Amino acid sequence: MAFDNRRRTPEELAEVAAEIRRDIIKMLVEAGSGHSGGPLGTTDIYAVLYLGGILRHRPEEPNWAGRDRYVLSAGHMAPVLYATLANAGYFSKEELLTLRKYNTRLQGHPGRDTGLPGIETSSGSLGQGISIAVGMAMSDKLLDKSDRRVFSLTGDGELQEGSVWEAVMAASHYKLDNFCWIIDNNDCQIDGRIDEVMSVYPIDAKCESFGFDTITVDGHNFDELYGAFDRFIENHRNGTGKPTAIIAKTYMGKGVSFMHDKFEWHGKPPSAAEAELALKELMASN
Ligand SMILES: Cc1ncc(C[n+]2csc(CCOP(=O)(O)OP(=O)(O)O)c2C)c(N)n1
Repeated sequence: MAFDNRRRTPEELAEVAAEIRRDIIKMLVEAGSGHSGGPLGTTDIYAVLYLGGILRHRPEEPNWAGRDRYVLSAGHMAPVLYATLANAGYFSKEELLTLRKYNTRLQGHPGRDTGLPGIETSSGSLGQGISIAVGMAMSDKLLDKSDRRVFSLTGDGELQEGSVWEAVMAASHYKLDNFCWIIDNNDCQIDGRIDEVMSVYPIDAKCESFGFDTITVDGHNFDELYGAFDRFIENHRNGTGKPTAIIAKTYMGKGVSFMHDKFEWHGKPPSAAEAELALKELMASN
Protein backbone atom coordinates (compact mmCIF):
# COMPACT_ATOMS: atom_id res chain seq x y z
CA MET A 1 0.00 0.00 0.00
CA ALA A 2 1.29 3.46 -0.90
CA PHE A 3 2.47 5.66 1.93
CA ASP A 4 -0.25 7.99 3.19
CA ASN A 5 1.46 11.38 3.43
CA ARG A 6 -1.44 13.34 4.85
CA ARG A 7 -1.68 15.89 7.59
CA ARG A 8 -2.56 14.41 10.92
CA THR A 9 -4.38 15.62 13.98
CA PRO A 10 -2.42 16.36 17.16
CA GLU A 11 -3.91 13.21 18.68
CA GLU A 12 -2.69 11.07 15.77
CA LEU A 13 0.74 12.69 15.91
CA ALA A 14 0.97 12.08 19.66
CA GLU A 15 0.45 8.37 18.96
CA VAL A 16 3.03 8.36 16.18
CA ALA A 17 5.54 10.17 18.41
CA ALA A 18 4.99 7.80 21.34
CA GLU A 19 5.66 4.83 19.05
CA ILE A 20 8.86 6.43 17.75
CA ARG A 21 9.98 7.14 21.32
CA ARG A 22 9.33 3.52 22.33
CA ASP A 23 11.39 2.36 19.36
CA ILE A 24 14.24 4.68 20.39
CA ILE A 25 14.31 3.16 23.87
CA LYS A 26 14.19 -0.40 22.51
CA MET A 27 17.02 0.30 20.08
CA LEU A 28 19.25 1.93 22.65
CA VAL A 29 18.86 -0.69 25.35
CA GLU A 30 19.60 -3.40 22.80
CA ALA A 31 22.65 -1.53 21.49
CA GLY A 32 24.00 -0.80 24.96
CA SER A 33 25.38 2.55 23.77
CA GLY A 34 24.15 5.67 22.01
CA HIS A 35 22.29 8.93 22.55
CA SER A 36 18.94 9.04 24.35
CA GLY A 37 18.29 12.71 25.19
CA GLY A 38 18.36 14.50 21.82
CA PRO A 39 16.42 11.83 19.92
CA LEU A 40 13.59 11.77 22.50
CA GLY A 41 13.58 15.58 22.58
CA THR A 42 13.21 16.00 18.82
CA THR A 43 10.73 13.18 18.15
CA ASP A 44 7.71 15.49 17.85
CA ILE A 45 9.46 17.44 15.09
CA TYR A 46 10.09 14.21 13.17
CA ALA A 47 6.47 13.09 13.56
CA VAL A 48 5.27 16.29 11.84
CA LEU A 49 7.98 16.31 9.18
CA TYR A 50 7.92 12.67 8.07
CA LEU A 51 4.52 11.38 9.14
CA GLY A 52 2.49 14.59 9.14
CA GLY A 53 2.67 15.56 5.48
CA ILE A 54 5.38 18.24 5.54
CA LEU A 55 8.18 16.43 3.69
CA ARG A 56 7.33 15.37 0.15
CA HIS A 57 8.76 11.86 0.10
CA ARG A 58 7.99 8.30 -0.90
CA PRO A 59 9.32 5.68 1.51
CA GLU A 60 8.66 2.99 -1.10
CA GLU A 61 10.74 4.97 -3.63
CA PRO A 62 13.45 6.57 -1.44
CA ASN A 63 15.42 8.02 -4.35
CA TRP A 64 12.38 9.63 -6.01
CA ALA A 65 13.87 12.64 -7.80
CA GLY A 66 11.14 15.04 -6.67
CA ARG A 67 11.61 14.39 -2.96
CA ASP A 68 12.46 17.02 -0.39
CA ARG A 69 15.76 16.42 1.37
CA TYR A 70 16.27 16.10 5.11
CA VAL A 71 19.77 16.23 6.59
CA LEU A 72 20.35 15.49 10.26
CA SER A 73 23.36 17.68 10.93
CA ALA A 74 23.48 16.65 14.60
CA GLY A 75 24.29 13.11 13.48
CA HIS A 76 24.57 11.74 17.02
CA MET A 77 20.76 11.97 17.18
CA ALA A 78 20.54 9.18 14.57
CA PRO A 79 18.21 6.91 16.61
CA VAL A 80 15.25 9.26 16.07
CA LEU A 81 15.92 9.45 12.34
CA TYR A 82 16.17 5.66 12.05
CA ALA A 83 13.05 5.04 14.15
CA THR A 84 11.09 7.59 12.11
CA LEU A 85 12.21 6.13 8.78
CA ALA A 86 11.21 2.63 9.91
CA ASN A 87 7.81 3.86 11.10
CA ALA A 88 7.30 5.56 7.72
CA GLY A 89 8.07 2.27 5.97
CA TYR A 90 11.57 2.85 4.57
CA PHE A 91 12.76 -0.44 6.10
CA SER A 92 11.57 -2.99 8.63
CA LYS A 93 11.22 -2.19 12.30
CA GLU A 94 13.18 -5.35 13.11
CA GLU A 95 16.26 -3.76 11.57
CA LEU A 96 16.09 -1.03 14.24
CA LEU A 97 17.44 -3.55 16.73
CA THR A 98 20.71 -3.76 14.79
CA LEU A 99 21.67 -0.21 15.87
CA ARG A 100 25.44 0.05 16.37
CA LYS A 101 26.00 -3.69 15.78
CA TYR A 102 28.84 -4.96 13.65
CA ASN A 103 28.23 -4.40 9.92
CA THR A 104 24.83 -2.78 10.48
CA ARG A 105 23.25 -0.18 8.20
CA LEU A 106 22.29 1.68 11.40
CA GLN A 107 25.65 3.08 12.40
CA GLY A 108 26.01 5.29 15.47
CA HIS A 109 25.94 8.26 13.09
CA PRO A 110 24.15 8.23 9.72
CA GLY A 111 26.27 6.86 6.88
CA ARG A 112 25.23 7.36 3.28
CA ASP A 113 27.51 4.49 2.24
CA THR A 114 25.62 1.97 4.38
CA GLY A 115 22.83 2.00 1.80
CA LEU A 116 20.13 2.61 4.42
CA PRO A 117 17.16 4.06 2.50
CA GLY A 118 16.32 7.63 3.48
CA ILE A 119 19.83 8.71 4.43
CA GLU A 120 20.79 11.61 2.16
CA THR A 121 24.32 12.09 3.44
CA SER A 122 26.71 11.00 6.15
CA SER A 123 26.82 13.31 9.16
CA GLY A 124 28.02 13.47 12.74
CA SER A 125 30.94 15.82 12.61
CA LEU A 126 29.03 18.80 13.97
CA GLY A 127 28.63 21.71 11.57
CA GLN A 128 29.17 19.65 8.44
CA GLY A 129 25.68 18.32 7.80
CA ILE A 130 24.18 21.76 7.55
CA SER A 131 26.93 22.80 5.16
CA ILE A 132 26.09 19.85 2.90
CA ALA A 133 22.37 20.68 3.20
CA VAL A 134 22.96 24.27 2.10
CA GLY A 135 24.92 22.91 -0.87
CA MET A 136 21.94 20.72 -1.77
CA ALA A 137 19.60 23.71 -1.55
CA MET A 138 21.96 25.74 -3.74
CA SER A 139 22.11 23.10 -6.42
CA ASP A 140 18.33 22.54 -6.31
CA LYS A 141 17.54 26.21 -6.66
CA LEU A 142 20.37 27.61 -8.72
CA LEU A 143 21.42 24.71 -10.97
CA ASP A 144 18.45 22.35 -11.29
CA LYS A 145 15.83 25.10 -10.89
CA SER A 146 13.73 22.51 -9.09
CA ASP A 147 11.11 23.24 -6.46
CA ARG A 148 12.59 20.76 -3.98
CA ARG A 149 13.03 21.91 -0.40
CA VAL A 150 15.86 21.09 1.96
CA PHE A 151 15.49 20.77 5.73
CA SER A 152 18.36 20.43 8.17
CA LEU A 153 18.38 20.08 11.95
CA THR A 154 21.25 21.25 14.13
CA GLY A 155 21.57 21.06 17.89
CA ASP A 156 22.04 24.26 19.90
CA GLY A 157 25.47 23.12 21.15
CA GLU A 158 26.28 22.53 17.50
CA LEU A 159 25.91 26.28 16.94
CA GLN A 160 29.30 26.64 18.65
CA GLU A 161 30.85 25.26 15.44
CA GLY A 162 31.95 28.17 13.25
CA SER A 163 31.16 26.32 10.04
CA VAL A 164 27.44 26.46 10.91
CA TRP A 165 27.59 30.22 10.48
CA GLU A 166 29.51 29.99 7.22
CA ALA A 167 26.79 27.69 5.91
CA VAL A 168 23.88 29.91 6.91
CA MET A 169 25.67 33.02 5.65
CA ALA A 170 25.78 31.30 2.25
CA ALA A 171 22.10 30.30 2.49
CA SER A 172 21.22 33.93 2.98
CA HIS A 173 23.62 35.28 0.36
CA TYR A 174 22.26 32.91 -2.28
CA LYS A 175 18.65 33.71 -1.28
CA LEU A 176 17.84 30.07 -0.56
CA ASP A 177 14.17 30.35 0.31
CA ASN A 178 14.04 26.58 -0.30
CA PHE A 179 16.16 26.01 2.83
CA CYS A 180 14.67 25.39 6.28
CA TRP A 181 17.01 25.33 9.27
CA ILE A 182 15.64 23.69 12.38
CA ILE A 183 17.48 24.39 15.62
CA ASP A 184 16.85 22.01 18.50
CA ASN A 185 17.04 24.45 21.40
CA ASN A 186 16.98 22.13 24.41
CA ASP A 187 19.57 24.25 26.22
CA CYS A 188 21.63 21.10 26.85
CA GLN A 189 24.80 19.77 25.31
CA ILE A 190 27.22 16.95 26.05
CA ASP A 191 28.51 18.23 29.38
CA GLY A 192 26.30 21.03 30.56
CA ARG A 193 23.90 23.87 29.87
CA ILE A 194 24.56 25.84 26.69
CA ASP A 195 25.20 29.18 28.36
CA GLU A 196 27.59 27.60 30.87
CA VAL A 197 29.70 25.81 28.25
CA MET A 198 29.70 28.51 25.54
CA SER A 199 26.68 30.74 25.14
CA VAL A 200 25.14 30.93 21.68
CA TYR A 201 22.35 33.22 22.83
CA PRO A 202 20.45 35.14 21.61
CA ILE A 203 19.79 32.58 18.89
CA ASP A 204 16.80 34.37 17.36
CA ALA A 205 18.65 37.67 16.91
CA LYS A 206 21.59 35.82 15.34
CA CYS A 207 19.32 34.02 12.86
CA GLU A 208 17.59 37.31 12.00
CA SER A 209 20.88 39.07 11.48
CA PHE A 210 22.02 36.26 9.19
CA GLY A 211 18.99 37.02 7.02
CA PHE A 212 16.61 34.25 8.04
CA ASP A 213 12.88 34.54 8.54
CA THR A 214 13.02 33.35 12.15
CA ILE A 215 10.25 31.59 14.03
CA THR A 216 10.42 30.36 17.62
CA VAL A 217 8.08 27.53 18.59
CA ASP A 218 7.36 25.07 21.35
CA GLY A 219 8.97 22.00 19.76
CA HIS A 220 6.44 19.72 21.45
CA ASN A 221 3.35 21.57 20.20
CA PHE A 222 2.15 20.08 16.91
CA ASP A 223 0.03 23.12 15.96
CA GLU A 224 2.98 25.46 16.46
CA LEU A 225 5.25 23.14 14.48
CA TYR A 226 2.75 23.02 11.62
CA GLY A 227 2.47 26.82 11.74
CA ALA A 228 6.22 27.24 11.39
CA PHE A 229 6.63 24.68 8.60
CA ASP A 230 3.67 26.19 6.75
CA ARG A 231 5.31 29.61 6.92
CA PHE A 232 8.49 28.14 5.45
CA ILE A 233 6.50 26.50 2.65
CA GLU A 234 4.74 29.82 1.98
CA ASN A 235 8.07 31.68 1.97
CA HIS A 236 9.35 29.23 -0.62
CA ARG A 237 6.18 29.34 -2.72
CA ASN A 238 6.19 33.13 -2.73
CA GLY A 239 9.89 33.31 -3.61
CA THR A 240 10.77 35.63 -0.72
CA GLY A 241 14.49 35.05 -1.26
CA LYS A 242 14.89 34.44 2.47
CA PRO A 243 15.73 31.13 4.12
CA THR A 244 13.68 30.15 7.17
CA ALA A 245 14.94 29.29 10.67
CA ILE A 246 12.74 27.44 13.13
CA ILE A 247 13.98 27.57 16.69
CA ALA A 248 12.26 24.66 18.42
CA LYS A 249 12.27 24.91 22.19
CA THR A 250 12.45 21.31 23.36
CA TYR A 251 13.31 19.27 26.41
CA MET A 252 16.08 16.74 26.28
CA GLY A 253 14.69 13.29 27.11
CA LYS A 254 11.07 14.35 26.56
CA GLY A 255 8.56 11.63 27.44
CA VAL A 256 10.70 9.87 30.04
CA SER A 257 10.46 11.48 33.48
CA PHE A 258 13.94 10.61 34.74
CA MET A 259 15.62 11.88 31.56
CA HIS A 260 13.58 15.08 31.30
CA ASP A 261 15.75 18.18 30.76
CA LYS A 262 18.90 16.40 31.98
CA PHE A 263 22.05 16.93 29.94
CA GLU A 264 23.50 13.79 31.58
CA TRP A 265 21.28 11.86 29.15
CA HIS A 266 22.92 13.41 26.10
CA GLY A 267 24.99 10.36 25.22
CA LYS A 268 24.03 7.28 27.19
CA PRO A 269 21.49 4.48 26.75
CA PRO A 270 19.07 3.31 29.43
CA SER A 271 19.92 0.22 31.47
CA ALA A 272 17.50 -2.71 31.19
CA ALA A 273 15.62 -1.57 34.30
CA GLU A 274 15.52 2.05 33.12
CA ALA A 275 14.26 0.96 29.70
CA GLU A 276 11.45 -0.99 31.29
CA LEU A 277 10.40 2.05 33.29
CA ALA A 278 10.69 4.33 30.24
CA LEU A 279 8.55 2.00 28.11
CA LYS A 280 5.91 1.88 30.81
CA GLU A 281 5.73 5.67 30.84
CA LEU A 282 5.64 5.82 27.05
CA MET A 283 2.83 3.25 26.90
CA ALA A 284 0.77 5.54 29.09
CA SER A 285 1.57 8.70 27.15
CA ASN A 286 -0.53 8.21 24.02
C1 LIG B 1 33.10 18.62 15.19
C2 LIG B 1 32.62 17.83 16.37
N1 LIG B 1 33.05 18.15 17.61
C3 LIG B 1 32.63 17.45 18.69
C4 LIG B 1 31.76 16.41 18.54
C5 LIG B 1 31.32 15.61 19.75
N2 LIG B 1 29.94 15.92 20.13
C6 LIG B 1 28.91 15.15 19.72
S1 LIG B 1 27.43 15.74 20.22
C7 LIG B 1 28.14 17.03 21.04
C8 LIG B 1 27.29 18.05 21.76
C9 LIG B 1 26.30 18.68 20.87
O1 LIG B 1 25.34 19.42 21.59
P1 LIG B 1 23.93 19.69 20.97
O2 LIG B 1 24.12 20.06 19.54
O3 LIG B 1 23.23 20.68 21.82
O4 LIG B 1 23.22 18.28 20.99
P2 LIG B 1 22.36 17.62 22.22
O5 LIG B 1 23.26 17.59 23.42
O6 LIG B 1 21.17 18.48 22.44
O7 LIG B 1 22.04 16.25 21.73
C10 LIG B 1 29.53 17.00 20.90
C11 LIG B 1 30.45 17.99 21.46
C12 LIG B 1 31.31 16.11 17.22
N3 LIG B 1 30.43 15.13 16.97
N4 LIG B 1 31.75 16.85 16.16
